[in-house]
Amino acid sequence: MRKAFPVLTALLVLAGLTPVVAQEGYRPPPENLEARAWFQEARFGLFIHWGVYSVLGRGEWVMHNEKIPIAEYEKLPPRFNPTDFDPAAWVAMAKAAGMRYITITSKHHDGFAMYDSKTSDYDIVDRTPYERDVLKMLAEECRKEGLKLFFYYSQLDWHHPDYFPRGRTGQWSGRPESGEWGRYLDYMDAQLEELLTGYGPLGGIWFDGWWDRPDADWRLGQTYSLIHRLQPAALVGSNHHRKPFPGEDFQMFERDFPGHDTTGWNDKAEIGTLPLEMCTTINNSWGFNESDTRYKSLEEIVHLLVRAGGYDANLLLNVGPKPDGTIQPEFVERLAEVGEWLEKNGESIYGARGGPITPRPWGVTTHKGNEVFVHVLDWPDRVLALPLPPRPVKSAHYMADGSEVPLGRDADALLLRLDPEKADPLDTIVVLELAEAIMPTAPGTPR
Ligand code: H79
Repeated sequence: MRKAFPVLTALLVLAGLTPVVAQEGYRPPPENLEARAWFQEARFGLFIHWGVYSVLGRGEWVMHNEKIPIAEYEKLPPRFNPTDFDPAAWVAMAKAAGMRYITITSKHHDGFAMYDSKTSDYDIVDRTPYERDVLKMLAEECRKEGLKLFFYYSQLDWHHPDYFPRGRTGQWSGRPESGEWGRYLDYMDAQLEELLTGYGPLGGIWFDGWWDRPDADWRLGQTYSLIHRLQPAALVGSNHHRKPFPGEDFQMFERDFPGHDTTGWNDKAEIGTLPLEMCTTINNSWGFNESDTRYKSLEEIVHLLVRAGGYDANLLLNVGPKPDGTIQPEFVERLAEVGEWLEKNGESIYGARGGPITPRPWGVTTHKGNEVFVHVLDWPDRVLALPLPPRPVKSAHYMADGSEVPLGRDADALLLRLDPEKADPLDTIVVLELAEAIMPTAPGTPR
């Protein structure tokens, strides 16, 4: 019976039935609420997965997937020498794509720090011939160019000896079956302190890997308070696939729109009240993967961005740079095309909230002030029936050329009489002019 209790608790936690203790009683200060509002308006960010794994070109999970022991994996850093890394080129690419922030891996599951950590020598400055702090270089460039920078940080660690007891992954790295969990958490907090004090004001911290040990005591209260104390405006989010824990400032969804579970791991990801972000990749890989050439088309990416907006979520779109520090042309070209599209249509994305009509198979709606943007993604019949928006509709026009869209009105529906000649294969945007604005709700208001 004494043994049964922790097992039962673990089962309940696994089932997502018990609340996870984190930073209880957290009340975000005004600068944090402002940062949340900024985040919600920004709508589009660049995710970057870059580490020594890129040398092998088989994704960021290669250590686990191919059961590479630490002694072997440690031969990668001496081979990592990104002499063509040009932070100005990366930031220019993101800006041209219409992205407003960058989220980059400071440490992935392999435990290797991509910055000059003093807590450990398992980092880019101490172990690679490149010997430079790429996060510092990127942080300076972002500040210069007005992009916010977030650091991804993996709580899961396949390299640290004190990451013990082990979780669901990393069991082939050849570590002794011992270690002190508390010491690992101290190490993690020390690294986070370095990241929050040495790189200027951050957009926030993007945690991943909690799911490796969902029943462990992660001491989240201590870690989240540390971050909020060092930088009150930095947003904390975690990819734990659950409803947000106390102390978090935004909620993220991996490879799924909020409320969906096509991946099978988002079944407990109930939507909370915080700003939302969905992340996905341009091909199917996060870290550089030479054999993955399944690049999404411009249409697929625009649809992801627009649909995410319809769900009131940002899109964080990933690239995995090559070991030489460059980003492959397939990614660069695609992002430039998205930027061109946003140049023309960004009004319906940036600062626009999801709804008022919930996402539909044919498309989504976004709104701002007294305008509703009806994004017709899959051209339906000539007449599109919508539920009535919450304010009277005065008129409607195509965003592309301003020409009028004839309306039909019913007691319970608004009919858009669409002209097939105006169809845009990427997104035909119809703007509804409302008689009054839909007042924006602050982040934190129940959806
Ligand atoms: O950083 C990128 C990926 O390396 C990382 N998150 C993105 C942003 C990632 N790790 N794992 N996954 C993505 C897939 C998740 C698999 C999981 Fe499971 C299913 C986690 C929990 C259930 C696999 C099976 C790992 C544990 C059991």
